[in-house]
Parts: sequence; structure tokens; C-alpha cells
Amino acid sequence: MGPMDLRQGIGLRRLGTTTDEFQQDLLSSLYYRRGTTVESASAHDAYDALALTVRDRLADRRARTAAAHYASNPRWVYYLSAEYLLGAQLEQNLLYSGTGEVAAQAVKALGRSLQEIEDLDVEPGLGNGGLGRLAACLVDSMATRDIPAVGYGIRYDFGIFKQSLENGGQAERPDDWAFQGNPWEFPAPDDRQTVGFYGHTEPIAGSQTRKRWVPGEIVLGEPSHMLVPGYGTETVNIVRLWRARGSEASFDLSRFSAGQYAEAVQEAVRAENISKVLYPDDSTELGRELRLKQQYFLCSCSLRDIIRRFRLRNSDWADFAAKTIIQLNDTHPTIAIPELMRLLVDEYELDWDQAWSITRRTFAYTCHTLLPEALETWPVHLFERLLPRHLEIIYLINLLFLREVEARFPGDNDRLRRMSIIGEGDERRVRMAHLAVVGTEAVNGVAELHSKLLRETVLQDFADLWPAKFQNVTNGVSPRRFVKLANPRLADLITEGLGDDGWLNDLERLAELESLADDAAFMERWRAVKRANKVDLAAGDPDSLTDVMIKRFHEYKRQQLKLLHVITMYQRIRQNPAGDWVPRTVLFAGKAAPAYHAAKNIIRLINAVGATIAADPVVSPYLKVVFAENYNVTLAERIIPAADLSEQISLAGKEASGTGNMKLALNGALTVGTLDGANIEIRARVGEENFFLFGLDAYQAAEVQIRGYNPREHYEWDTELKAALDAITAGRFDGAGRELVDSLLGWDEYLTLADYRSYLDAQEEVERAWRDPARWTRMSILNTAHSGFFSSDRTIADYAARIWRVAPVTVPKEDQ
Ligand code: GLG
Repeated sequence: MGPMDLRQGIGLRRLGTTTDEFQQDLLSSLYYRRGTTVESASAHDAYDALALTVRDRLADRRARTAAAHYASNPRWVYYLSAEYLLGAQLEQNLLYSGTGEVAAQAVKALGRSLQEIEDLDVEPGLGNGGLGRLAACLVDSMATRDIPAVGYGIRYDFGIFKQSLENGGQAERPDDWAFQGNPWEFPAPDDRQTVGFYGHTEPIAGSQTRKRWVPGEIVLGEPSHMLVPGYGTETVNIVRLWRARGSEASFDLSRFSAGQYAEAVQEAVRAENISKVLYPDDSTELGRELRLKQQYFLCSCSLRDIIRRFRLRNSDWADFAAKTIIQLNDTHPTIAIPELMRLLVDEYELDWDQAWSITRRTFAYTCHTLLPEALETWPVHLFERLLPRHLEIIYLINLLFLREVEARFPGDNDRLRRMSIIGEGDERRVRMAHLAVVGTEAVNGVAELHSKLLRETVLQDFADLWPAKFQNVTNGVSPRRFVKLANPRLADLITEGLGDDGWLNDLERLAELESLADDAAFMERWRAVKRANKVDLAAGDPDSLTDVMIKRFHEYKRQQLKLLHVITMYQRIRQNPAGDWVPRTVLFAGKAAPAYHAAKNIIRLINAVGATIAADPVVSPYLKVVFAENYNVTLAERIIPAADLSEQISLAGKEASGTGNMKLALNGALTVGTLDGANIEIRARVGEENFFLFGLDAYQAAEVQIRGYNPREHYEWDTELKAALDAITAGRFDGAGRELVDSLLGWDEYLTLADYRSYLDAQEEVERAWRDPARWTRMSILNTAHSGFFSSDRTIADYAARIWRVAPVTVPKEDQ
């Protein structure tokens, strides 16, 4: 494409780049768009005016992106995800639009500092944990890599709950994140969609496969989108989020007039409930009708939008798969597979075989777990009621699929039963992971071990049938968000060390830091950066070892193992107060699903142990336990730069990948971890001498469980372990944690006790290294230097080349 200035045709002025020009636009946003004056502007007026001014700076790039994409009619990537944890938008968009410095100057006219305004930024918490944050990193990198892409999701009114501590336990409050409005989003009411639920199906005369679905409830999906700028490139993609609305007919005017106010709006309320709240659970299936409704709502709206976009430039369905690849982020959007079949067969009247061939080539599926309880299944009777036509389609998909299996493995009924999309147990259920494998062209896990275990265990039968379908794409994280924005001091030091900031979108260049790992002056500055970050965080003594465990609370992640280490340290120090102890600040942060009692009990115990230690004058000089409330992307950006030690201690074989592990290593924290998820790949890259390994590996863990695991054996022989558990039982920590001890001694599902001694040994290794600052600093630098692989830009390059087979589309600069 040639030069392009889309403003020219309409004679629009170009936005200026100087401070004065930016300031003029800021004041004009305040005056004309917020409708207020400098004298009377509130802090939120200032925030909004700045947001709009920055957003405008991306508008040209967005317009040129749309034009370039339209002109090249490429294969589009559509990322379907029930969750996005986008993080604060202002700091990101200042960076990506290159307006940070002029903005800092310009806001002075409003009598406020940029920091003050940034503090008002509320992050849209539209996700639970790793899966949602991964989606945000991937859309960032798709834009940065110039991949034509749209991320589709749900615009929940309430995001992930706000967590606070009450009496040492977790309390939850709703997160009304857009209460003050959201200046970053563009409503697009013209693209609204209509979605049906319930009802029945009717045959269509003369057709075997087509049916007419007569829904019993109709809901509107209203889209809005947020901009997703690439870094160091012109592309600006979008994330399009759907919000549920009742139709005009859902408001009953006559009842309202009769004073029946609640009844008058009940239908509308029911419709709007679909996008009311994010399910605060990322690992267990809730079995709630509303959740399936949300999933179908997302998929139906998005698919119709995708088809609308396809038809802007194409007319032949035979081209659909060549122009469209839809990535399913876990099983949550799997219902898109039968929905596309329904649209193609029932509405666009394609024959079944052609529709199925298109569908299979259009979808790809990423699995994010190995926990069997996290593989979604839905009761057949629920489907029958909520999505009757989809159930019929799933039955037919299953029938044809099982014929294929039968042809390959004649007479192997057991295999048919295992592989069927319909699980026949006490209750017949639709297995969404099976549907996702059957209806897609590629299936990937998110780290090497995870992908391997998927092939060897949960999806083994499918891997036997279609070995070529299974791939690995190791996760990654955005270096812009998690180094440049989160850790500006480190970013500056790296840029200085490397001579330029090209590493921000070519992260493997960090390897050049290796030559500085023994440079005394550089090491000194490296330490100073870490120390300054610790001072900023103010969690504890900045000279203490800052030991962080930040992630969702789940027994498989084993916060309880960390806690047993803390209790043992406490007991050791008490027994020998004159010992040469390494001062530590142990920082926990993370949310527990509100209904997950065991996880909430662990939070309670952490705080009880922390309080006991704080009140103990003998131990408190050496050990401090901090629980940082309401962990989210913004808080992660403060903690990660200050971390010395990264706790990645899940039972091997349970953490699919982990991405916090990557963010921490990238910021120079050393990892203590098991051979699980991406830890394995981190260790292989940073070097085993720069990683503190402990514990059983995934195969050993499986063997222990098969042989018959008895946690009490460990309790009996290991006196320190026994002392730690006995202290909890004796009520030493305010009586908290007894249920935890019961479960650990009773069955200990995640082999906490089996790995305890090895973990404590690894922690002694940690302290040996810490006592030698030069050694520690060198290890820290090498961790950063060899984490370049974990950029989400590399992840996207992998998806683009091996799964999507798409090429970048360059968006021309203006006036070139
Ligand atoms: C999952 C897994 C994590 C993984 C993340 C992103 O538990 O191990 O890193 O997705 O792939 N449910 C999750 O958060």
C-alpha cells in the first residue's frame, strides 16, 4: 500500500505532537467533551479529558489499520475468550502512543500531576487469573506483530470481585469497574446482534439436516470496543466486548403504568444478567445455567460479527476458512463450533459436509489445564432446554465422529465410550473438551510439559487418532507491560546496557546482558534498581530477601507448602534466636474463589501466622509475612519489580504453564520451583545453576499416587514437619488451619508433605546464594538475560506460523 492520510479527504487537521498542541487538545477535551472548565474540573474530569486526548492520538492509526486490513482481505485471527485482564489503560496508551512526556507536561495546566491522574485509572478486571491475562498479552502481541486480529469477549458489568481482609480472612465486594464510565471504549450499536435461547426446533420440509429453531427468549448483544495498539508499529487492533440487553419488547409499559415496576422490567433484567458478572472461578465447573448462557451469548454474537466482516469482502463460503481462524481460549467458547454449524446449515443453507469441512478448518483450540475438574462438561438436559438445536447438532457431530473412530479401531467399544462427546454416567453430559478437539484443526497446550501430558493422559485417545493435530505453544508475557511499564528503572538500565531500546519488541536481545553479568559497576546498579523498587513497594525491610508468592489460591499451587516453610523458619528462629538468620519478607497475594473454602482457610492461616510472627520480638526482626490485598494486574506491576525470589511450587504436572513465573524471572527474580509447566523451560534457558529446583517430577508424583500415598509417613519421620503441623493443631496461630492439617494428614491430594523436605533444602540453597550478593546479582542478571524467549511476541509468532498460518499486514505510516 502507498502513502495514506485518511484525514485528507475530509480536510481534518492532524493532531500535533508538541506539548503546546497536546495541551490545547487536552483543554479542548475538558471543555467540549467533558463540558467543564479548568476551574471546576474534578479529578475524574481531568482523568477523562486526558484519556480522550490520548485515545485520539491512536485514532489515525486505528483508521489506517482498518483501511489496510480491508484492502488486503487477509486471513483474520479471531480470539474468542471469556476473559481479558487488560490492566490499566492510561499508562499503556501513553506509552504506545508515545505521548507520555508531552502529557506529563500538558496536565500541569489542570493543576495536577500525571501520577495523580494515573492513580484514578481503574483496570477492567474482566478475568480471573493467568488465562485472562494471557489473552491480554496475546492481543498486545498480535498488534505488535501486525497480525490482523480481533479479540472477542464479554463486557461484564462486574469484573473479578474486590478482595479485602476481614479478621484475617478474605471478604469479597463487587467490582463496579466502569462506575465512573470508561473513556477507552467506543460503542458500536449498529453492529448489535440478536441471540436466542430455549424454545424448540421444527423440521424443514424436504431437508434431512436443516431445522428451524424457534427460540423462547431473545436477547440483544451490544458491542463496544477498546483499542489495542501495537508497540513500535502502526497497527491498532481492537477487543470487541458484548453486553447483553433486553429488546424494546422486554419492557412492559402497561405493567409499569399499572405500578408493577418490578414485573415490568423482569424480562429486561433477566436478559441483562447474562453480562452482569464474571464467574469468579477459574478451575471448577459451576454447573450454572447462566454460565452456559454467557458462553453461548459470546459465541453467537461474535460469530455473526465474524460472518458480517467476512461478507464485506467475500461472497463464497468456500473461502471462509481461508479468511478466518478462530482461536478458542480454553473450552469456554466451544459452543461456537455447533453454533457455526447451525448458522451455515440452518441459516445459510450449506449442506452438512461442506459446513463441517469449513468449521473444522476454521477453529483451533488452546487447552489451559490438566485438572480433570476444570474440563468443562454440561448436563445434557440443560443443553436440551437452553440450546435444543445445538444439542441436535452435537449429536450428529458425535455420531459421525464415532463412525470415524469405529472405522479406525473396529470393535473397540471402550475407546468409543471414552472418546464420545457425550459422557454416559449417572447423568449424561456434553464434554466440551472433546467437542473442541473434534471440531478444530489444531489443539495446543501452553507449555512443553503440559502439551506432552495432554497427549499422554487426558487427550491420549485423540492424540492416537490425530497425532498431527496436537501442538505446543509455550505462553509468553508482554515485555512492554511487565518490564517497561511495571519496572521503568530496570527498563532504563537494560536500555543503557544494550545501547538502545530495541529489546522491547525483540526480547531475545536481552541475551546481550550476559556480558554485563560480571561487570561490577553494572551489578551495583542492578542491585540499586531492585532496592529502589523494594523501597517503593514498602512491604518490608528493603534489605531483606523479598520472597513472593503471587497467584490465585489453589491447593495445587501449594501456598500451604510455602506456609509450612514459614512456620518452620519461625520455629527455628525461636529455638535459636542468636543464629545467623537471613532476614526475609514473605509476600503473598492472590484471590480464592468465594466458594473454595480450603483455599480461603489457607488465606486465614497466612494472616494468623503473620500476626503471630509480628507480635514475636524474637522472630520479627528476621521474618515478616505480608498479605497484599486485592491482587490484580496493577498490583502485580508493583510487586514483580521488587521480588528477589519467585515461588513456583505447584505439584509437578498440575500447573499447565504459569505466566507469573515468566514475569518474575524477566524482572530478575530467582525461581524456587518444581519441574512443572513453564518452570522447566525457564530453568533450561536461565541455566540450572541459576534456578532452585526441588520436589518430585510429574512422573514421580504420579507413581507415588499409584503406589498408594500415605502423608503420615512424612509426618512421622520428619520432626520439623511434625512440629510445624502440630503447632497449627495446637492452635498456636489463633486456632486457624486445623482443617488444613486434617486434609494434609488425611489425603494431601497435592503431595505437599512429600515435597516438604526437598523444598526446605532448596530454601537453604536460596539463603546460601543470597549471602553472597555478587553471586545473587549475577544469577539475577542471567535470569533476565535468558528470559527473552518468554515474550508473548514469540508466542504469537509461533501461533501465526504453526497454527494460524497467517502473515503480518503492514499498516503504512501517514504521508510516507
Ligand atoms: C491457566 C493455567 C495456567 C496458565 C494459564 C495461561 O492454570 O497454568 O499459565 O492458564 O495459559 N486457568 C489458567 O489460568
